[in-house]
Formats: sequence, C-alpha cells, structure tokens
Amino acid sequence: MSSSLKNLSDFHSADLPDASGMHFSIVVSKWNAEVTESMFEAASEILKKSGCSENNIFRIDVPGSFEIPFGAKLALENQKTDAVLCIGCVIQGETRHFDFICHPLSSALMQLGLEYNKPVIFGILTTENLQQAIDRSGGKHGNKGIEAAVTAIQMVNLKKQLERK
Ligand code: DLZ
Repeated sequence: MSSSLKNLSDFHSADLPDASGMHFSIVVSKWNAEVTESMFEAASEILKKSGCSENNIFRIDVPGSFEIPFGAKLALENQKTDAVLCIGCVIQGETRHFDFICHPLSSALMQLGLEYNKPVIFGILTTENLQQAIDRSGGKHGNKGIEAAVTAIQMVNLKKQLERK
C-alpha cells in the first residue's frame, strides 16, 4: 500500500465515503509513542474530516503491540463500534521480539475481524529501524495512520452498502 505507486496517504478527501454516523475505535500501542501518536493524530483527523463526530471516535491505549489484539477484542465487543483501527510500531532492533510478534499479530487481528464480522485495520508499522518508522508516520513516505483511517471508512461503507441490498 505504501509503495510510490499506491500510497493511500495521498488520497483526496472528496473520494472518501461520508463517515458521519460511523463509530470507530482506535487501539494505540504506547511503545514507540512518538511514532504511534503521530499516526493516531493523522487517523483521527481523517475520520473527522470525513464527517465522523469526535464523540464517535473511541481511543483505547495499550502498553505494546502484543496487547493490541486484546484491546481490539474489547473494542469489538462494543455494539456501537463499526470498525477498529489498530495503531502500533514494531521495530526490529536487537532482540527477537519482532520475529515473534509480527506474524501472530497480523493473524490475530485478521481472525478477530472475521469472528466479529467488523473491519479490523492493520495500522501497524513493522520496520527495521526508527528512521523507517518516522518516514512512514508523517515523513517522506506518508502516514500509515491516514491509510488506516481511509481503509476503515471504505470498509465500513462497503459493509453498510452490502447490508442494504
Ligand atoms: C518488549 C517490546 C519490544 C522489545 N519491542 C516492541 C516494539 O518494537 N513495539 C511494540 O509495540 N512493543 C514492543 N515491545 C512490547 C511488547 O509488545 C509488549 O507490550 C510487552 O512484551 C508486554 O507484553
């Protein structure tokens, strides 16, 4: 998604469905907080620009990315939630944390979305170093938070459209 050919950070707000009446939960990992805060700010700004009321955006903070699936599950249990945006940043670093966490994290979030029949969005950076994360959270490669918000609105709209038929 974030390649130079297809970068959702470059979206045009006019192309987005109206998000008024939609309810979003945003799960934010506090690990690498300078990166995840910037992604959270960008995501919530897009949701609001698209018509979503600030009261319909519910934030859940978790300590690290390992805790994101549990935070997402709590959010999904709320009937009002139309979609959950998961914001995190896992940096390869010197330990093997990265190897252990990335694949199970994406699998768990995909499973939760299917289990609860609601979009769960993977707004989690998995980078080799901090600079790559900075470049993708408001730097030269856009902001993954924007991409998460755009995707969430599109998926909620898709579900609503199909449910109306
Ligand atoms: C422990 C840890 C490490 C080493 N690295 C990261 C990281 O890069 N990104 C992240 O979101 N979380 C990291 N954590 C914290 C774990 O995800 C988790 O919060 C703790 O192991 C407690 O369960």
